[in-house]
Amino acid sequence: MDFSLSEEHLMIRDAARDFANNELKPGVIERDIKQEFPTEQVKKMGELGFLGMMVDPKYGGGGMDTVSYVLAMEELSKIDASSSVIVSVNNSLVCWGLETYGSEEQKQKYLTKLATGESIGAFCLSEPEAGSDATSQRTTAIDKGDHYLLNGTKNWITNGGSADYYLVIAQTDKEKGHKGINAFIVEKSWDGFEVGPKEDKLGIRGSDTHTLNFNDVKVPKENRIGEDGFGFKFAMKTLSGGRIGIAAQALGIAAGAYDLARDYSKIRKAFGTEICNHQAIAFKLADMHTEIEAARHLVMKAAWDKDQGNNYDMSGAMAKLYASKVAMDVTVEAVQVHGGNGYVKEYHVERLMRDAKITQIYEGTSEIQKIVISRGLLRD
Ligand code: COS
Repeated sequence: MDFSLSEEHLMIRDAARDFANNELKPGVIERDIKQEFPTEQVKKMGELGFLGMMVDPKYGGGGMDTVSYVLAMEELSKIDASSSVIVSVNNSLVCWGLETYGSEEQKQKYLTKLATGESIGAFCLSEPEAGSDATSQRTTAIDKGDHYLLNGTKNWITNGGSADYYLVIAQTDKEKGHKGINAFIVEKSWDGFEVGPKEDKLGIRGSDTHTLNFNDVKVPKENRIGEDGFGFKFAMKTLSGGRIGIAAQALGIAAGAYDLARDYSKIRKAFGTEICNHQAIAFKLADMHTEIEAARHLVMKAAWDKDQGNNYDMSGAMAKLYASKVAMDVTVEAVQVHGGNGYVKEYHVERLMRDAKITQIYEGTSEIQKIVISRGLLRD
């Protein structure tokens, strides 16, 4: 067993850390307040290769492993979880799904742009009445010969207003249940596609979350991903990897909050000494650090499983379940360590606490992760 990171891993981690501190940190509070999408920062992340990290270089990607990806996700999330979710969706839901299951034509046409950040992608599964219960898709795609006619509404779509290409899950044959679901690549410019209202969110406010409406959108047959009826499994497989990215995001949010709390405790004085010298605070730091380290091991194990070709459904679900809980617990404690200052925007920890909550909800709630884990345990 070897817990050390390679030179290349360390370089990627340091590059992401530098980028986060130099490019994401300035303006992060204002973007949160104004709900401003980090357009310039996303462009730079594309240029630096953060948007298609694991994609084969022949499609414009970085050809890196999942361990590299989670290291970068952790560093970006320490500073700006709104930016890191854009990275996560583009890498693990959109690029990975297309590279793994798309046709060569789809990869040439779409993946090459998505992997370089020239275009941004979105993943559209959730609906007003189908979030956790993902087989209950109401969006329909009716086979019309050379095209499908797409109708319906998708909710809470990350990159909803800023994406160029959308992977849309829809029901093509209700009678067949989950085997009558397909996934399609939809272009924003197509007739009948409408970006609906932007959500006013508790956290990750810099990310762009929208409702999307599809009204008789003509989707060419060649834009279906995989065999007919593969859409539900496509969504499940893609989300299994996505959950590792969100677990890494949760880990980063927790680690960022811990760093701030530790540093603050060394300068803030009470009762004649720095507050870190009080056991009440020192023990909080000890608990926070231990929980973060445990979460990091689960995240790394899930990433390693994926890189080894092992099944990662359970390890990814466990990493997300645990890391998102740690993100909530640690950010609440980080605010507590900061006292009154923790409740004020300029100290960053209140934003991290708000950002943490979504990691227990999106890409499968904590309750869904427990379904995945318990079914895995009880299988056979
Ligand atoms: N990989 C491949 N196939 C999978 C899979 C996975 N990770 N998970 C499920 N499947 C397959 C099953 O094997 C089954 O196929 P067969 O009938 O051929 O055996 C099919 O998909 C249906 O699976 P299941 O019966 O388990 O479906 P359920 O309706 O019980 O739902 C959960 C399973 C709850 C796990 C699924 O609906 C889910 O993950 N929901 C959450 C979705 C989500 O993350 N939403 C957030 C939106 S994205 S922000």
